[in-house]
Amino acid sequence: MKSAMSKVLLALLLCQFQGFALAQMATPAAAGARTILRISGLVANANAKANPNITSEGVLALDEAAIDALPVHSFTTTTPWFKEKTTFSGPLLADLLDAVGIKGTLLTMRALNDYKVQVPVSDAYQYHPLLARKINNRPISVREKGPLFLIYPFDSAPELNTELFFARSIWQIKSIQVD
Ligand SMILES: Nc1nc2c(c(=O)[nH]1)N[C@H]1C(S)=C(S)[C@@H](COP(=O)(O)O)O[C@H]1N2
Ligand SMILES: [Mo]
Repeated sequence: MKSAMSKVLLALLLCQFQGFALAQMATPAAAGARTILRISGLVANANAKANPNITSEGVLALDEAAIDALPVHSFTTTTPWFKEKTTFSGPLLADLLDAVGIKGTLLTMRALNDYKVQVPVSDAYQYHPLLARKINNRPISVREKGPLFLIYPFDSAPELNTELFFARSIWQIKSIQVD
């Protein structure tokens, strides 16, 4: 009885959280705001009609403000790309996936240079990679692998310091297909 009650409460809380996140994402883009990330496929779009960020093709188009409305996290790690330990900050991939309400298990991420890589959704919750928006506290230009760089906390688990996860660390991300 008690646990059924707390399950209901938890469900209500989760709905509220998702509603809140979606409401934030549904803020109309500022005039001239540029889409930096498109999310397609198995994305909850029950709110499609109410959400101005969903295009006619059912693709969720997010501008910088929508991305930057998510909580910012950071970590410092060694990487193959920088000589020194480097601090990355930005939203957790997991928070983005929760906010847009994805339903699938596999992400296909594409970069501006058409590099493409598949990332299991489970990575987001197991390893807490982030979509870096800043490196050492400075915004990342496209030339420096911005505007979004999926980065894992490589030093936090030995299996992360491998080619598999370096290859999943895609920079200049432009789109995510959810399957
Ligand atoms: N946007 C983008 N991200 C990318 C790549 C790329 O070509 N473009 N290469 C991937 C691969 S295959 C690896 S192993 C790592 C390291 O790439 P590098 O050795 O070219 O720096 O980055 C990954 N992320
Ligand atoms: Mo690679």
